[in-house]
Amino acid sequence: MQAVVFDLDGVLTDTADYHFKAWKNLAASIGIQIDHTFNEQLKGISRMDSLERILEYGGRSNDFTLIEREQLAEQKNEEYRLLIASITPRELLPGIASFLRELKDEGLKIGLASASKNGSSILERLHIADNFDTIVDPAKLSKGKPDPEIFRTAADQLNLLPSECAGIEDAVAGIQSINGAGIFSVGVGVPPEAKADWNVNATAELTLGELMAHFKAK
Ligand code: B16
Ligand code: MG
Repeated sequence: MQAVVFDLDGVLTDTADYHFKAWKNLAASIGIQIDHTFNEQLKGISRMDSLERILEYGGRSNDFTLIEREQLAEQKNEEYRLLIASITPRELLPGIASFLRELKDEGLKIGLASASKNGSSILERLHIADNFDTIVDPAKLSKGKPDPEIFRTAADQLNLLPSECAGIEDAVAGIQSINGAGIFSVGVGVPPEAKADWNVNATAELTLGELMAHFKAK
């Protein structure tokens, strides 16, 4: 194993609640009420795909032009950016700082495969941007998670084969993306149906020793 490719939201930091708050307010402004259970479906899904799912859920799929949908997505992003403006390194999930240090100390490469167009600025706010050898630009992808493109692109950008990488995800769509790319998948709190190669309950359980052992056993 020569690299670890990380998802961001739910793996490095927990911005799910900020996304939820911003989507909930946006949805309410057009008469759609969403709850935490529905929000689970939006994890790892791109901004525009998330909006489509909300409109479908509210029975309003055909009520907005493309320009109006782009404005709605922008409205959500404006509130989301206000919410994430005050993120600090304290919001790194447990164990992540030491896990990144272990990877660096052992000379492994580190990549980011997040659907978020705000990914780079969040890494800066968490003070971990310098650890990353590559960041996939989600704006350049033709398909979002669960399509394998994002994780396959991360391996390509690192000049590695998918079989030389591990990927870590908290969303079912993300595990499907990693598995489809032929990368060893690590699920953080994902249900067994997602079929991750190794499952942990929380990021605090991530250590290089454990990861290597599971990677070699596959
Ligand atoms: P943005 P990940 C995903 O990040 C989030 O889980 C998902 O809820 C969000 O809609 C998506 O990023 C796009 O984010 O609106 O900031 O571009 O889990 O792939 O790191
Ligand atoms: Mg995620």
